[in-house]
Amino acid sequence: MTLHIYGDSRSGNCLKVKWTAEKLGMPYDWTEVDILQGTTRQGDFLRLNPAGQVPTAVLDDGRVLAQSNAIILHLADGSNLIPKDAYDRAKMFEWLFWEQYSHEPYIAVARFHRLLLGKGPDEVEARIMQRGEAALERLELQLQATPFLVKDALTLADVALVAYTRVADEGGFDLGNYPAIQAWVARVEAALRIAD
Ligand SMILES: N[C@@H](CCC(=O)N[C@@H](CS)C(=O)NCC(=O)O)C(=O)O
Repeated sequence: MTLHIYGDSRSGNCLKVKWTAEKLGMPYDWTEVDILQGTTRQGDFLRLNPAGQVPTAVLDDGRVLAQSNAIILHLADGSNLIPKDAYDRAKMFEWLFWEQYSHEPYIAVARFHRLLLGKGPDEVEARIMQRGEAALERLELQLQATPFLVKDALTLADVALVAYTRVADEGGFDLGNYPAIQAWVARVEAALRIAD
């Protein structure tokens, strides 16, 4: 069997998995799932992933794995996308946990409201925008100091965080205010060969 990814191509969480597989030269099949159609919350899909979300991966041995960061950690196990040094590896985890709690719920959610639900700028809760700006400020500070989030090499922290940061403007954030982030996005896109 080949790795199989269920994902919505508009979702940064899903693209993280695709980019990691491609960076590692891992063959995969992709089933497009439109999250707006509610497919993830219906019978067949819920049997695969009771959480009702994409990305969901079926590994080459048939086992199922959900949660984008868990999937990319599994795919990249033993590769140079995960630092060998214990402290550096923990710093990578620090960013992965932070992404899920303090970045994605604001940057991705603002984009979801604006791009996918078609809401106007005034219809996105002010708190979401404030927390999103705070997340971008934190990233900017780090990236003024180091070329990648963990020192000078690409890790899963960059893969996870670039996913929604690169399209933050679609959620109403102006990346022009964050020059170090812009340079890092270009660096990570080049390393992952992200075309569009
Ligand atoms: N923490 C999860 C978030 C997954 C998630 O929110 N997936 C969204 C798409 S980005 C989804 O499946 N939404 C459809 C739904 O919840 O019904 C991850 O990183 O994989």
